Amino acid sequence: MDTATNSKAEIASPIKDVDDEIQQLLQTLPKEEGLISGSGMSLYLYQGFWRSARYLKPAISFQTHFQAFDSDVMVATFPKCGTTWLKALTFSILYRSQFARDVHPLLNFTPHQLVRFMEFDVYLNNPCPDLDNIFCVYKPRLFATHLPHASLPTSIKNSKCKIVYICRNPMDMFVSLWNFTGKLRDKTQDPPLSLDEAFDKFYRGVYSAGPFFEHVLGYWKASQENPNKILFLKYEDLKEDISSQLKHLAIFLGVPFTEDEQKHGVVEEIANICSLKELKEVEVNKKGFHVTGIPHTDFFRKGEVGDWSNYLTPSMVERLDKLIHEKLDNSGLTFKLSS
Ligand code: PAP
Repeated sequence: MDTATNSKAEIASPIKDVDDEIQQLLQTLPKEEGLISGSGMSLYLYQGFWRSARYLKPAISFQTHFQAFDSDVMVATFPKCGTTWLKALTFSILYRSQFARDVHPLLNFTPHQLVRFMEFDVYLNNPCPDLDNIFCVYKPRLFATHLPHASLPTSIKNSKCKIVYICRNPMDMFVSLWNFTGKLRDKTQDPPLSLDEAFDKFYRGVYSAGPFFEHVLGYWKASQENPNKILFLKYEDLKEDISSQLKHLAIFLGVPFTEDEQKHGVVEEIANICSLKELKEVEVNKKGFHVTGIPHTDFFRKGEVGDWSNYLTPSMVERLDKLIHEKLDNSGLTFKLSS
C-alpha cells in the first residue's frame, strides 16, 4: 500500500512546482495571510473558499481529471470537524469483511494513510496519478476531500458515488483549529498567533478551506436534496450515540450490520478501535508525518464537545453566536454547543 508518508516536517518549505499557469491564476485571486505562514501558505480565494497556493494545483487536478465510479465512497469534511474519526469509522465499516478482525489495518496505518485526501495527497505531485494502483487493495474505492460541494469534480456529483460528510459546532471547530495551527507555528518557528488574531480571521472566514458556514451549508443543502447520495453527520451526534450513528452509516454505505454481527458486538468493536482513546495509543499515530508534513500525533487532541468554553471570551461567544444565527437561521441546520 502506498502510504505517502514524509520523514520530516515540510509544512512551510518552499513550493517547488507552482507552474506558470497556476502563478498566473494566483495573480488574479484575492490573497490574504491565514493562520499559518511560510512559503506557499498564503491563502487565495478560489471558487469562494480560501486555499493555499501549495494545494491549489492538486485541487484543480482533482477537479479536472478525476473520474468517479458509481461504487466510490468519499469522506468530505470541513477541517477539524472529525475527519480523522470519520475516516477510521468509514474504513472499518466498509471493509470489515476484507480483513481479519485481529489484524485491523488501523493498528499499522493512520486513518489518513488508509483514506487518503485527494487534494493534499493523491494529486499532490501528479495531476494524473495511477488510481488503479493507489486504490488496488480494498474495494470499493474510498477517499477524502476538504473541497466544498460546489467545487467537487463533476463526475462525483453526476455519478452514484456516495458522500459522507461530517461537521461540528463552529466554536469547538475553531478551538481545535487554533490548537492545531499553534502546534504547526511552533514547528515552523513562527511566533504564536494570539487567540484574538486567530478569532478575527476565523470570524471573517479567512483560513484554509474557510469560510466554515458556506462549506457546511453547501453539503447540508445538497444532502437535503439527495439524501441517498450524501449522508450529513454531526460530530456531536457521534459523541452522543456512536452505535446508532454507526448503524445508520453502515446502512447508507450499503453494508448494514447483520443481526449476527450486532449480537457479536461488531458495532461496539468498531466504535472502540476508532475511538480517540484507542487511536492515540497506536504506535503509528504517535510518530511520523503525514504527506503534508503534519505530525500524525497532531490530529489527536481532546475530542470533546464544549471545549470552546475553556478558551473563548464572552465577547467572542456573543459574536459567534450572532454569526451562527445569521448564517444558519432558516436553513434547518442546528448545532449542539455542549454535551
Ligand atoms: P483534519 O480535518 O485536519 O484532518 P480532524 O480530524 O477533523 O482534522 O480534527 C481533529 C479533531 O478531531 C481534534 O479535535 P480537538 O482538537 O477538539 O480535540 C481531534 O482530537 C479529534 N479527533 C481525532 N480523532 C478522533 C476520534 N477518533 N474520535 C473523536 N475525535 C477525534
